[in-house]
Amino acid sequence: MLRTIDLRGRALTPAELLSAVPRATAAREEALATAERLVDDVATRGEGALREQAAQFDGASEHDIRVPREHLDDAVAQLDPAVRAALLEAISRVREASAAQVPPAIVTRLAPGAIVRQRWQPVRRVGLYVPGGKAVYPSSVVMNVVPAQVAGVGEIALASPPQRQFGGRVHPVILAAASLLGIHEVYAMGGAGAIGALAHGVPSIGLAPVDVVTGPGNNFVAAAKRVVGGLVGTDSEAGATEILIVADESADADLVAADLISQAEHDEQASAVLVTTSADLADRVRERLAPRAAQTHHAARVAAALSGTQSAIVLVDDLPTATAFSNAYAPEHLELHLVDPNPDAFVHAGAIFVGADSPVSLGDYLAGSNHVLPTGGQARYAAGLSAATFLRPQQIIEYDRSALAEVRDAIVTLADAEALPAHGEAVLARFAAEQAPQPTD
Ligand code: HSO
Ligand code: ZN
Repeated sequence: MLRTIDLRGRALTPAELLSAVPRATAAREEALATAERLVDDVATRGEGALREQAAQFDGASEHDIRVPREHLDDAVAQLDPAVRAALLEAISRVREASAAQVPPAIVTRLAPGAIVRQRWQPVRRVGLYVPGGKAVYPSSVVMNVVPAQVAGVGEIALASPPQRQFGGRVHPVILAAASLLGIHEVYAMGGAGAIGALAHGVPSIGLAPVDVVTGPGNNFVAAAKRVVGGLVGTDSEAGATEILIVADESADADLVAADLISQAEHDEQASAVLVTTSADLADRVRERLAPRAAQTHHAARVAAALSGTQSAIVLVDDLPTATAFSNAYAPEHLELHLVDPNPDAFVHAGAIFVGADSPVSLGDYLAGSNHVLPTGGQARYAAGLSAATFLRPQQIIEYDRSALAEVRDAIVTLADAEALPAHGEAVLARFAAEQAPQPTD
Protein backbone atom coordinates (compact mmCIF):
# COMPACT_ATOMS: atom_id res chain seq x y z
CA MET A 1 0.00 0.00 0.00
CA LEU A 2 2.74 2.42 0.94
CA ARG A 3 5.58 2.23 -1.55
CA THR A 4 9.19 2.03 -0.35
CA ILE A 5 11.86 4.36 -1.64
CA ASP A 6 15.31 3.13 -0.71
CA LEU A 7 17.78 6.00 -0.62
CA ARG A 8 20.43 4.10 1.34
CA GLY A 9 23.97 4.25 0.06
CA ARG A 10 23.33 7.35 -2.05
CA ALA A 11 24.60 10.85 -1.37
CA LEU A 12 21.81 13.12 -2.57
CA THR A 13 21.42 16.88 -2.71
CA PRO A 14 18.35 18.45 -1.08
CA ALA A 15 16.77 18.85 -4.54
CA GLU A 16 17.32 15.16 -5.28
CA LEU A 17 15.92 14.18 -1.88
CA LEU A 18 12.87 16.28 -2.59
CA SER A 19 12.23 14.79 -6.00
CA ALA A 20 12.18 11.30 -4.44
CA VAL A 21 8.67 11.92 -3.07
CA PRO A 22 6.67 14.16 -5.37
CA ARG A 23 3.72 15.98 -3.93
CA ALA A 24 0.20 15.24 -5.12
CA THR A 25 -0.25 16.87 -8.51
CA ALA A 26 -3.33 18.94 -8.04
CA ALA A 27 -4.38 20.55 -11.30
CA ARG A 28 -3.24 24.00 -10.21
CA GLU A 29 -3.51 25.89 -13.45
CA GLU A 30 -7.01 24.63 -14.05
CA ALA A 31 -8.08 25.47 -10.49
CA LEU A 32 -6.67 28.96 -10.88
CA ALA A 33 -8.60 29.64 -14.10
CA THR A 34 -11.84 28.35 -12.57
CA ALA A 35 -11.31 30.29 -9.34
CA GLU A 36 -10.68 33.48 -11.28
CA ARG A 37 -13.93 33.07 -13.18
CA LEU A 38 -15.94 32.36 -10.00
CA VAL A 39 -14.39 35.24 -8.05
CA ASP A 40 -14.92 37.71 -10.92
CA ASP A 41 -18.52 36.63 -11.28
CA VAL A 42 -19.22 37.32 -7.60
CA ALA A 43 -17.34 40.61 -7.79
CA THR A 44 -19.50 41.83 -10.67
CA ARG A 45 -22.87 40.18 -10.08
CA GLY A 46 -22.82 39.72 -6.30
CA GLU A 47 -25.65 37.74 -4.73
CA GLY A 48 -26.97 36.38 -8.04
CA ALA A 49 -23.61 34.76 -8.79
CA LEU A 50 -23.33 33.43 -5.23
CA ARG A 51 -26.75 31.79 -5.51
CA GLU A 52 -25.95 30.23 -8.88
CA GLN A 53 -22.70 28.83 -7.53
CA ALA A 54 -24.45 27.47 -4.42
CA ALA A 55 -26.97 25.66 -6.64
CA GLN A 56 -24.22 24.29 -8.85
CA PHE A 57 -21.65 23.20 -6.26
CA ASP A 58 -23.58 22.74 -3.01
CA GLY A 59 -27.05 21.79 -4.25
CA ALA A 60 -28.51 24.68 -2.26
CA SER A 61 -31.03 27.28 -3.38
CA GLU A 62 -33.35 29.81 -1.75
CA HIS A 63 -31.31 29.54 1.43
CA ASP A 64 -30.39 32.41 3.75
CA ILE A 65 -26.89 33.42 2.73
CA ARG A 66 -26.53 35.63 5.79
CA VAL A 67 -27.22 33.25 8.65
CA PRO A 68 -30.04 34.62 10.85
CA ARG A 69 -29.17 35.08 14.50
CA GLU A 70 -31.84 32.52 15.58
CA HIS A 71 -30.05 29.80 13.63
CA LEU A 72 -26.87 30.50 15.56
CA ASP A 73 -28.71 30.50 18.88
CA ASP A 74 -30.56 27.28 17.97
CA ALA A 75 -27.30 25.58 17.04
CA VAL A 76 -25.79 26.35 20.45
CA ALA A 77 -28.95 25.22 22.25
CA GLN A 78 -28.90 21.91 20.38
CA LEU A 79 -25.18 21.27 20.66
CA ASP A 80 -24.19 17.94 22.22
CA PRO A 81 -22.90 18.82 25.72
CA ALA A 82 -19.77 16.69 25.27
CA VAL A 83 -18.93 18.48 22.00
CA ARG A 84 -19.60 21.81 23.69
CA ALA A 85 -17.24 20.96 26.54
CA ALA A 86 -14.53 19.76 24.14
CA LEU A 87 -14.87 22.92 22.01
CA LEU A 88 -14.64 25.11 25.10
CA GLU A 89 -11.48 23.30 26.20
CA ALA A 90 -9.97 23.73 22.72
CA ILE A 91 -10.92 27.42 22.71
CA SER A 92 -9.36 28.00 26.08
CA ARG A 93 -6.06 26.29 25.16
CA VAL A 94 -5.73 27.93 21.75
CA ARG A 95 -6.58 31.28 23.34
CA GLU A 96 -3.95 30.90 26.05
CA ALA A 97 -1.18 29.91 23.63
CA SER A 98 -2.18 32.50 20.99
CA ALA A 99 -2.26 35.32 23.55
CA ALA A 100 1.16 34.40 24.90
CA GLN A 101 2.56 34.46 21.35
CA VAL A 102 1.54 38.04 20.55
CA PRO A 103 4.82 39.85 19.88
CA PRO A 104 5.56 42.76 22.20
CA ALA A 105 5.99 46.33 20.97
CA ILE A 106 9.65 47.30 20.74
CA VAL A 107 11.29 50.68 21.32
CA THR A 108 14.79 51.20 19.90
CA ARG A 109 16.75 54.30 21.01
CA LEU A 110 19.45 54.72 18.37
CA ALA A 111 20.88 57.84 20.02
CA PRO A 112 19.58 60.40 22.51
CA GLY A 113 16.32 61.73 21.00
CA ALA A 114 16.36 59.16 18.16
CA ILE A 115 13.55 56.67 18.57
CA VAL A 116 12.17 53.96 16.29
CA ARG A 117 9.26 52.02 17.71
CA GLN A 118 7.54 48.97 16.31
CA ARG A 119 3.96 48.23 17.29
CA TRP A 120 1.68 45.38 16.21
CA GLN A 121 -1.49 46.81 14.79
CA PRO A 122 -4.54 44.59 14.27
CA VAL A 123 -6.30 44.32 10.94
CA ARG A 124 -9.71 46.03 11.06
CA ARG A 125 -11.97 43.45 9.41
CA VAL A 126 -11.33 39.83 8.44
CA GLY A 127 -13.12 37.02 6.60
CA LEU A 128 -12.53 33.50 7.86
CA TYR A 129 -13.28 30.48 5.71
CA VAL A 130 -14.28 27.13 7.22
CA PRO A 131 -14.50 24.25 4.73
CA GLY A 132 -17.48 21.95 4.55
CA GLY A 133 -16.94 19.58 1.66
CA LYS A 134 -15.44 16.14 2.36
CA ALA A 135 -15.64 16.83 6.08
CA VAL A 136 -16.86 19.66 8.27
CA TYR A 137 -14.40 21.22 10.64
CA PRO A 138 -15.81 23.00 13.68
CA SER A 139 -12.27 22.81 15.06
CA SER A 140 -11.19 25.09 12.19
CA VAL A 141 -13.66 27.70 13.45
CA VAL A 142 -11.69 27.75 16.69
CA MET A 143 -8.33 27.84 14.90
CA ASN A 144 -9.37 30.79 12.69
CA VAL A 145 -11.40 32.85 15.12
CA VAL A 146 -9.35 32.69 18.31
CA PRO A 147 -6.10 34.15 16.91
CA ALA A 148 -8.08 36.92 15.18
CA GLN A 149 -9.81 37.77 18.45
CA VAL A 150 -6.57 37.64 20.40
CA ALA A 151 -4.98 39.99 17.84
CA GLY A 152 -7.75 42.51 18.50
CA VAL A 153 -9.44 42.36 15.07
CA GLY A 154 -12.51 44.59 15.18
CA GLU A 155 -14.88 42.72 12.85
CA ILE A 156 -14.93 39.03 12.03
CA ALA A 157 -17.07 37.52 9.26
CA LEU A 158 -17.18 33.76 8.81
CA ALA A 159 -18.09 31.79 5.69
CA SER A 160 -18.81 28.10 5.30
CA PRO A 161 -20.64 26.20 2.55
CA PRO A 162 -24.40 25.63 2.71
CA GLN A 163 -25.11 21.95 3.40
CA ARG A 164 -27.76 20.25 1.35
CA GLN A 165 -28.67 17.82 4.15
CA PHE A 166 -29.37 20.77 6.45
CA GLY A 167 -31.64 22.55 3.99
CA GLY A 168 -28.92 24.86 2.74
CA ARG A 169 -27.79 25.90 6.21
CA VAL A 170 -24.21 25.88 7.43
CA HIS A 171 -23.40 22.73 9.40
CA PRO A 172 -24.96 23.14 12.88
CA VAL A 173 -21.76 22.36 14.80
CA ILE A 174 -19.91 25.02 12.80
CA LEU A 175 -22.68 27.49 13.63
CA ALA A 176 -22.53 26.48 17.29
CA ALA A 177 -18.75 26.87 17.43
CA ALA A 178 -19.02 30.33 15.86
CA SER A 179 -21.71 31.36 18.30
CA LEU A 180 -19.79 30.01 21.30
CA LEU A 181 -16.96 32.30 20.21
CA GLY A 182 -19.29 35.28 19.94
CA ILE A 183 -19.19 35.39 16.12
CA HIS A 184 -22.57 36.34 14.71
CA GLU A 185 -21.70 37.48 11.21
CA VAL A 186 -21.85 34.16 9.39
CA TYR A 187 -22.52 33.45 5.70
CA ALA A 188 -23.64 30.23 4.06
CA MET A 189 -21.36 30.33 1.07
CA GLY A 190 -18.52 28.14 -0.05
CA GLY A 191 -15.67 27.60 -2.45
CA ALA A 192 -13.92 30.19 -4.58
CA GLY A 193 -17.06 32.36 -4.77
CA ALA A 194 -17.10 32.74 -0.98
CA ILE A 195 -13.52 33.99 -1.02
CA GLY A 196 -14.48 36.46 -3.75
CA ALA A 197 -17.51 37.61 -1.75
CA LEU A 198 -15.42 38.26 1.38
CA ALA A 199 -12.78 40.15 -0.59
CA HIS A 200 -15.12 42.26 -2.74
CA GLY A 201 -18.17 42.48 -0.48
CA VAL A 202 -21.78 41.79 -1.45
CA PRO A 203 -23.92 44.84 -0.58
CA SER A 204 -27.32 43.17 -1.08
CA ILE A 205 -26.63 40.72 1.78
CA GLY A 206 -24.91 43.31 3.95
CA LEU A 207 -21.45 41.83 3.47
CA ALA A 208 -18.80 44.55 3.57
CA PRO A 209 -15.39 43.79 2.06
CA VAL A 210 -12.74 42.50 4.46
CA ASP A 211 -9.04 43.32 4.71
CA VAL A 212 -7.72 39.80 5.22
CA VAL A 213 -9.08 36.37 4.22
CA THR A 214 -7.80 33.25 5.97
CA GLY A 215 -8.63 29.60 6.27
CA PRO A 216 -8.05 26.18 4.79
CA GLY A 217 -9.94 24.81 1.82
CA ASN A 218 -9.80 22.76 -1.35
CA ASN A 219 -7.78 23.60 -4.47
CA PHE A 220 -10.34 26.12 -5.64
CA VAL A 221 -10.38 27.94 -2.30
CA ALA A 222 -6.58 28.03 -2.29
CA ALA A 223 -6.58 29.30 -5.89
CA ALA A 224 -9.21 31.94 -5.05
CA LYS A 225 -7.02 33.26 -2.25
CA ARG A 226 -4.32 33.77 -4.87
CA VAL A 227 -6.79 35.55 -7.12
CA VAL A 228 -7.81 38.05 -4.43
CA GLY A 229 -4.25 38.43 -3.10
CA GLY A 230 -3.18 42.04 -3.42
CA LEU A 231 -6.73 43.28 -2.96
CA VAL A 232 -6.74 41.68 0.51
CA GLY A 233 -4.19 39.91 2.66
CA THR A 234 -4.33 36.12 2.77
CA ASP A 235 -2.73 33.43 4.90
CA SER A 236 -0.50 30.69 3.52
CA GLU A 237 -2.08 27.85 1.60
CA ALA A 238 -3.48 25.10 3.78
CA GLY A 239 -4.25 22.47 1.16
CA ALA A 240 -4.31 18.66 1.29
CA THR A 241 -2.88 17.52 4.61
CA GLU A 242 0.66 16.19 4.95
CA ILE A 243 2.31 14.18 7.69
CA LEU A 244 5.99 13.33 7.65
CA ILE A 245 7.26 11.05 10.41
CA VAL A 246 10.96 10.72 11.13
CA ALA A 247 11.50 7.58 13.17
CA ASP A 248 14.30 5.28 14.26
CA GLU A 249 14.27 1.69 15.49
CA SER A 250 12.99 2.81 18.91
CA ALA A 251 9.64 3.94 17.46
CA ASP A 252 6.36 2.19 18.22
CA ALA A 253 5.29 0.89 14.79
CA ASP A 254 1.61 0.76 15.69
CA LEU A 255 1.57 4.43 16.73
CA VAL A 256 3.45 5.43 13.58
CA ALA A 257 0.88 3.54 11.48
CA ALA A 258 -2.03 5.10 13.38
CA ASP A 259 -0.66 8.62 12.88
CA LEU A 260 -0.03 8.12 9.15
CA ILE A 261 -3.64 6.95 8.76
CA SER A 262 -4.99 9.80 10.90
CA GLN A 263 -3.97 12.38 8.33
CA ALA A 264 -4.59 10.15 5.30
CA GLU A 265 -8.28 10.11 6.27
CA HIS A 266 -8.63 13.78 5.33
CA ASP A 267 -8.19 13.44 1.60
CA GLU A 268 -7.22 11.08 -1.22
CA GLN A 269 -4.52 13.65 -1.97
CA ALA A 270 -3.15 13.65 1.59
CA SER A 271 0.55 12.80 1.91
CA ALA A 272 1.74 10.31 4.52
CA VAL A 273 5.50 9.83 4.53
CA LEU A 274 7.66 7.85 6.92
CA VAL A 275 11.40 8.50 6.81
CA THR A 276 13.38 5.99 8.77
CA THR A 277 16.88 4.66 9.34
CA SER A 278 15.45 1.27 10.29
CA ALA A 279 14.36 -1.28 7.67
CA ASP A 280 13.00 -3.33 10.55
CA LEU A 281 10.74 -0.49 11.68
CA ALA A 282 9.60 -0.02 8.07
CA ASP A 283 8.51 -3.68 7.98
CA ARG A 284 6.74 -3.42 11.33
CA VAL A 285 4.90 -0.24 10.29
CA ARG A 286 3.81 -1.90 7.07
CA GLU A 287 2.46 -4.85 9.08
CA ARG A 288 0.45 -2.56 11.33
CA LEU A 289 -0.79 -0.34 8.49
CA ALA A 290 -2.65 -3.08 6.64
CA PRO A 291 -5.15 -4.04 9.36
CA ARG A 292 -5.60 -0.49 10.60
CA ALA A 293 -6.17 0.90 7.10
CA ALA A 294 -8.64 -1.86 6.31
CA GLN A 295 -10.72 -1.27 9.43
CA THR A 296 -10.77 2.49 9.55
CA HIS A 297 -13.99 4.43 8.85
CA HIS A 298 -12.67 6.14 5.73
CA ALA A 299 -10.90 3.03 4.43
CA ALA A 300 -11.24 3.85 0.74
CA ARG A 301 -9.95 7.39 1.15
CA VAL A 302 -7.07 6.23 3.33
CA ALA A 303 -6.13 3.50 0.84
CA ALA A 304 -6.14 6.07 -1.97
CA ALA A 305 -3.95 8.49 -0.01
CA LEU A 306 -1.48 5.82 1.11
CA SER A 307 -1.13 4.26 -2.32
CA GLY A 308 -0.71 7.60 -4.10
CA THR A 309 2.75 8.59 -5.29
CA GLN A 310 2.72 11.36 -2.68
CA SER A 311 2.98 8.80 0.14
CA ALA A 312 5.92 6.52 0.89
CA ILE A 313 8.27 4.89 3.33
CA VAL A 314 11.71 6.35 2.70
CA LEU A 315 14.74 4.37 3.89
CA VAL A 316 17.85 6.40 4.64
CA ASP A 317 21.30 5.62 6.04
CA ASP A 318 21.37 7.93 9.01
CA LEU A 319 19.59 10.62 11.01
CA PRO A 320 21.36 13.55 9.27
CA THR A 321 19.98 12.31 5.93
CA ALA A 322 16.51 11.90 7.44
CA THR A 323 16.80 15.45 8.76
CA ALA A 324 17.98 16.75 5.37
CA PHE A 325 15.05 15.01 3.71
CA SER A 326 12.56 16.58 6.12
CA ASN A 327 14.08 20.01 5.71
CA ALA A 328 13.94 19.70 1.91
CA TYR A 329 10.33 18.50 2.03
CA ALA A 330 9.12 21.16 4.52
CA PRO A 331 6.06 19.20 5.67
CA GLU A 332 2.91 20.70 7.11
CA HIS A 333 3.17 18.32 10.09
CA LEU A 334 6.39 16.70 11.26
CA GLU A 335 6.44 13.99 13.93
CA LEU A 336 9.69 12.89 15.58
CA HIS A 337 9.75 9.35 16.97
CA LEU A 338 13.42 9.19 17.90
CA VAL A 339 15.49 8.04 20.88
CA ASP A 340 16.87 11.53 21.31
CA PRO A 341 14.78 13.95 19.26
CA ASN A 342 16.21 17.39 18.55
CA PRO A 343 13.51 19.62 17.06
CA ASP A 344 16.07 22.40 16.53
CA ALA A 345 17.64 20.45 13.66
CA PHE A 346 14.35 20.46 11.75
CA VAL A 347 14.06 23.96 10.39
CA HIS A 348 11.23 23.73 7.84
CA ALA A 349 7.86 22.47 9.05
CA GLY A 350 4.42 23.93 9.69
CA ALA A 351 4.40 22.36 13.16
CA ILE A 352 6.67 19.83 14.86
CA PHE A 353 5.36 17.13 17.19
CA VAL A 354 8.00 15.70 19.47
CA GLY A 355 7.76 12.24 21.01
CA ALA A 356 5.27 9.41 20.91
CA ASP A 357 2.75 11.23 23.11
CA SER A 358 2.43 14.26 20.84
CA PRO A 359 0.50 13.02 17.82
CA VAL A 360 -0.77 15.36 15.09
CA SER A 361 -4.33 14.63 16.25
CA LEU A 362 -3.45 16.39 19.50
CA GLY A 363 -2.47 19.49 17.53
CA ASP A 364 -5.53 19.18 15.31
CA TYR A 365 -7.80 19.74 18.28
CA LEU A 366 -6.41 20.40 21.71
CA ALA A 367 -2.69 21.05 22.04
CA GLY A 368 -3.26 24.80 22.09
CA SER A 369 -1.27 25.17 18.86
CA ASN A 370 -2.96 26.09 15.58
CA HIS A 371 -3.90 23.50 12.96
CA VAL A 372 -4.15 25.85 9.96
CA LEU A 373 -0.64 25.28 8.62
CA PRO A 374 1.26 25.76 5.36
CA THR A 375 1.24 22.79 2.96
CA GLY A 376 2.92 22.05 -0.37
CA GLY A 377 6.39 23.07 0.84
CA GLN A 378 5.26 26.57 1.82
CA ALA A 379 6.59 25.88 5.31
CA ARG A 380 9.99 26.89 3.82
CA TYR A 381 8.86 30.51 4.04
CA ALA A 382 5.39 30.67 5.55
CA ALA A 383 3.81 30.11 8.94
CA GLY A 384 0.62 28.67 10.31
CA LEU A 385 -2.20 30.86 11.56
CA SER A 386 -1.51 32.80 14.72
CA ALA A 387 -2.34 36.20 16.13
CA ALA A 388 0.55 37.51 14.01
CA THR A 389 -1.45 36.68 10.85
CA PHE A 390 -3.90 39.40 11.87
CA LEU A 391 -1.32 41.91 13.07
CA ARG A 392 0.91 44.24 11.09
CA PRO A 393 4.21 45.45 12.47
CA GLN A 394 4.23 49.22 12.04
CA GLN A 395 7.19 51.49 12.66
CA ILE A 396 6.85 54.84 14.37
CA ILE A 397 9.77 57.20 13.93
CA GLU A 398 10.38 60.07 16.30
CA TYR A 399 13.67 62.07 16.19
CA ASP A 400 14.21 65.38 17.90
CA ARG A 401 16.11 68.28 16.37
CA SER A 402 19.54 67.43 17.72
CA ALA A 403 19.18 63.76 16.82
CA LEU A 404 18.23 64.79 13.27
CA ALA A 405 21.20 67.16 13.17
CA GLU A 406 23.52 64.25 13.84
CA VAL A 407 22.49 62.45 10.66
CA ARG A 408 21.78 65.55 8.54
CA ASP A 409 24.98 65.41 6.52
CA ALA A 410 24.70 61.68 5.86
CA ILE A 411 21.15 62.16 4.58
CA VAL A 412 22.21 64.96 2.25
CA THR A 413 25.15 62.88 0.98
CA LEU A 414 22.92 59.90 0.18
CA ALA A 415 20.21 62.08 -1.37
CA ASP A 416 22.83 63.69 -3.65
CA ALA A 417 24.22 60.26 -4.51
CA GLU A 418 20.73 59.28 -5.67
CA ALA A 419 20.27 62.60 -7.49
CA LEU A 420 17.30 63.41 -5.29
CA PRO A 421 18.41 66.74 -3.85
CA ALA A 422 14.92 67.72 -2.65
CA HIS A 423 15.25 64.96 -0.08
CA GLY A 424 18.32 66.61 1.36
CA GLU A 425 16.74 70.07 1.12
CA ALA A 426 13.77 68.89 3.19
CA VAL A 427 16.14 68.06 6.00
CA LEU A 428 18.23 71.20 5.59
CA ALA A 429 15.07 73.31 5.74
CA ARG A 430 14.81 72.36 9.44
CA PHE A 431 18.11 74.05 10.06
CA ALA A 432 17.75 77.03 7.71
CA ALA A 433 17.15 79.43 10.58
CA GLU A 434 20.39 78.33 12.23
CA GLN A 435 22.42 78.69 9.05
CA ALA A 436 21.05 82.13 8.11
CA PRO A 437 19.62 83.76 11.21
CA GLN A 438 16.83 86.19 10.39
CA PRO A 439 17.27 89.67 11.82
CA THR A 440 14.68 90.47 14.43
CA ASP A 441 13.41 93.90 15.33
N1 HSO B 1 -5.14 17.99 10.13
C1 HSO B 1 -5.94 19.05 9.55
C2 HSO B 1 -6.78 19.79 10.56
C3 HSO B 1 -7.91 19.02 11.13
N2 HSO B 1 -7.86 17.74 11.52
C4 HSO B 1 -9.16 19.46 11.43
C5 HSO B 1 -9.03 17.41 12.03
N3 HSO B 1 -9.81 18.42 11.98
C6 HSO B 1 -4.99 20.01 8.82
O1 HSO B 1 -3.96 20.41 9.61
ZN1 ZN C 1 -6.37 16.36 10.90
